Amino acid sequence: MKILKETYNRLLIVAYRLPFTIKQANEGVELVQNSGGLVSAVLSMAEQMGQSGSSTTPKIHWIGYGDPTLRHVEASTLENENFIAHPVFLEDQVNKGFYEGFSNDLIWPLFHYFPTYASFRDSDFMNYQQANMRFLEELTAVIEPGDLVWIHDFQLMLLPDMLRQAKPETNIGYFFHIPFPTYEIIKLLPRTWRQALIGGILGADVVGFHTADYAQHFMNSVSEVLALPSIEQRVVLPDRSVTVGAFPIGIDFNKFDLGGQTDEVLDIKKRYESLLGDTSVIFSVDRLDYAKGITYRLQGYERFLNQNPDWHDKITFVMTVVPSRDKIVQYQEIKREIEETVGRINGLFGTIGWRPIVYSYMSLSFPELLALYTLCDVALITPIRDGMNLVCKEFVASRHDCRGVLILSELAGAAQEMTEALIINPTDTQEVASAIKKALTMDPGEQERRMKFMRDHLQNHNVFRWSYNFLSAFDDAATNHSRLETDLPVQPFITEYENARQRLLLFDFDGTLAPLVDDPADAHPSDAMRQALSRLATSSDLVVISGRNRAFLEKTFADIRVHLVAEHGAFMKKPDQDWQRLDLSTDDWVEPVRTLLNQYVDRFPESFIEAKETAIAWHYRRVEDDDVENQATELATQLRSMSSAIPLSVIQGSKVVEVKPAHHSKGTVASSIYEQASYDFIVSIGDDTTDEDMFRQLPNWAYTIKVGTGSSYARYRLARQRDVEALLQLMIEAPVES
Ligand code: GDG
Repeated sequence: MKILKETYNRLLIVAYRLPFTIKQANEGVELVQNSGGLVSAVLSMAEQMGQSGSSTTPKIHWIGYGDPTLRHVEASTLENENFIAHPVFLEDQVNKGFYEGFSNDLIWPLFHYFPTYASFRDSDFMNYQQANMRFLEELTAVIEPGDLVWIHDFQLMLLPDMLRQAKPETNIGYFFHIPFPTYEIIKLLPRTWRQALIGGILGADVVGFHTADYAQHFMNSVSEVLALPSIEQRVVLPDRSVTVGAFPIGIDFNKFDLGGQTDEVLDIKKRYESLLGDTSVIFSVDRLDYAKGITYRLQGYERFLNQNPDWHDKITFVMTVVPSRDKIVQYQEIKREIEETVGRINGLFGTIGWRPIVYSYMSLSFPELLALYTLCDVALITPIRDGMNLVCKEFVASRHDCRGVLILSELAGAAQEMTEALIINPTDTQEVASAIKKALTMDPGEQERRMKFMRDHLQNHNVFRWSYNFLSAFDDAATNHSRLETDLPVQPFITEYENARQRLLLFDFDGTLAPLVDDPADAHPSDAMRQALSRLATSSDLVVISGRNRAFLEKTFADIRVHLVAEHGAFMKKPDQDWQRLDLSTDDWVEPVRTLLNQYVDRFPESFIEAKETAIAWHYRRVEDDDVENQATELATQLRSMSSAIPLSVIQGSKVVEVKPAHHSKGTVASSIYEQASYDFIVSIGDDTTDEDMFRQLPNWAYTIKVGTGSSYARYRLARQRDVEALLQLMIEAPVES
C-alpha cells in the first residue's frame, strides 16, 4: 500500500519518548526498540509511504526527549534498522517544569477531570514553552521540504503552531492521546495559557482524537477561546482550515493473537496456573495512576466477596500495578491507598490456603503479560477516565480461544468500540460487583459470541488502519485547501438561483459585504465585491440591509442599483427613489440612554458613541481591556431595565451595544419586502445579532446564511467574510437571465 509515496517526502515523528530505550552495553550502547502501539503504527505508516522495509529507503526520523546519559553517545549510533533518533536535550530544571510540572502535574490531572490535583505554576508554563521551542529547533534542523511531520500528545501542544510559523508550508499532523475535556475544564486554565495551547494545536493541518466526543470538546473550546468559526469537522482560520476528527487508535491484532500461543507464553501460563491453584482468575494491569480507578475496583471486588461467600477460595484477583510518576505526591498517596486496601481485603477474607488478591507493584515482561491475558477468566478494566485504554483491546486480541469476559468502564474511550464488554461505571461498586458475578457465571456460548464480535472489530480496526485513516485525512485536507468554507449545498443553491423567476437577495453590510475594521469609517467592499453586486443587481432585487446611517450607505452604494435599508429597518430607499422613514416613533428615550452610555465612555476612553437618527450605539472595538465584554453585558442589562415611553430593543452585537425602538428591525423590513412580490428564491446573509431577526422572519425555505462563529437561526453558515465574496462570485458565474 504505497499510496502516499508521491505526495510526501519523508515521515518525521515528534513525541516525548523516543522509540527505543538506550542501554549501556560492554561495547558502547545497545538500542532496545520499544514495542508500543505508536511504534507499530508509525512503522506501518512509513511502509504506506514507501519509507521502510527496504535497505534503500530512508529511515524514519524520530525527535524525542534525550535522556542526559545520551549526551555522550555518538549521534551516528542512535539509529537502528527503522529509526534515526534525534534526542532533544533539556536542562534538568526545564525538563522538570515542562514534563513533571506542566505536563504531568497540570495537564494530565486537569484533562482527566481531576482539577483539584492540578498545580498551576507560571514557571512550569515557561518551561513548557521553552521545551516545545527546543523540540522545534531539533525538528527544523532535520526537516526538508515535502516532509510530513506527525506530532504526538499533550506534552507538545505548542509545537504545531511553532512549526507552522517557522516552516509555513509543512504538512503537520497532531494526535492527542488523552481525553480532551469539556470547555468548563479548559476554562480553568489562565486565559493566555488556554489561548496558547489551543492556538498551538491549530498549527496542524489534521488534528486527531480517540473519540468524537473529544473532537467535539476541542471544537467547542476553539470557538469559546479563540472565537474561530468551524464548518462541519474543520476549524476555519483566516488563511487555511484545520481538519479535526476522531481516529480511535487500534492495536497490532496479530501480535497479540499469535503472541499468546507461543511456547514461551504457554510455559509461563502453566507455571502461573500451578501457582494460583484451582481458582478462577480476575486480572488487571495499569500504570500507577489516580485516573485508573484502582481503589474503586478493589472496593467493587470487596463487595462481590461480601455478597458471594460461595466464591471465597474459588477466585483470585491478580492485580499488577506498573510503577509510574512516583515522585509526584498524589501518586505516592494513591499507592499507599491501594496497598492499604489490598492488605485490608486480604486480611478480611484471606485464609491460610487462599489469598483473594495477588498484588504486585512492578512491570511484566511481554510474555508474562500475554500469559496473564490468556489465562484469566475476567479482565477488570475500570479507569475513571482514559483516553482510549489499550489493555482491554490487547486482552481481547490475545483470546484466540474466544473465552474470557471483559468488564470495562464506560469512562474509557475504548468503551465506545468494545460494546460487547460488560460496561460498568467504575464508581458504582455494586455495578462492578454484579458484573464480576455475571462474568464468572457467563456460559461459554455467550462468552464466545461477545469475544468474537469484539475480536472482529479489533482485527478490522487495527493500528495499521488507524495510521492509514489518519494519513488519508491529509489528502482530504489538501483537496480542501482553497475551498469555499461553507455547509451550504453549493451546487443545488446555484441551480435554484439560476432557475428562479424572481430573486430576492438581502445582504448585511459590516462583516458580510465588507470586512470588519477598527474604524467603521474605513469599512468598504472590495472592488471584486462591488463588481459582483453590480452584476447580481441586474437580475435580482438586491437589498443592503444594515445598521448604518443613510448617508453612509448612499455614498457607499452610489453607483450600484440596490435597495438600501438603514438603521436596522428605520429607513428604506428603493433605486431611483427618495428615502422613506419606516419608523415614526418619537425620540424622548434618547437622552437618558445617552447619559448612561457616556458613563461607559468615561470608563473606556477608547470607546465612543454613535448617534444615528433612530438609534444610538456604544462602540468598543478599540478597547483592549479584558473586562470590556463583561461590562458590555452589564450595560445591556442596565439598558433593558430602563423605563421608557416606547418599547426599546437593546442589541449586543460584535463590539457594539445599540439601542433603538423595538418595533422596527431587519426582520420586520425583510418580511415586508418579500411580501411585496412573489419571490421564488431568497437568500439572506449576515454576521451579526441583528441579522438574526431577518433569519427568523423569512420563510423557512429561504436560504439564510450566518457568517462566522456563534449560534444562529440561519440554516447555513459561511466561515469568513471572504467566503461571502467567493459565494457571490459563483452566483455571477451562473447563466442567469436578467
Ligand atoms: C495513553 C493514554 C491511550 C502496561 N503494563 C505493562 C505493559 N503495559 C502496556 C500495555 C499497553 C500500554 O502499556 C498501556 O496502554 P494505555 O492505553 O494505558 O497507553 P499509554 O501510552 O500509557 O497512554 C491512553 C494510549 O495513550 C494510546 O493512545 O490508550 O488512554 O493515556 O500497551 O500492554 N507492557 C508490559 N508490561 C507491563 O507491565 N510489557
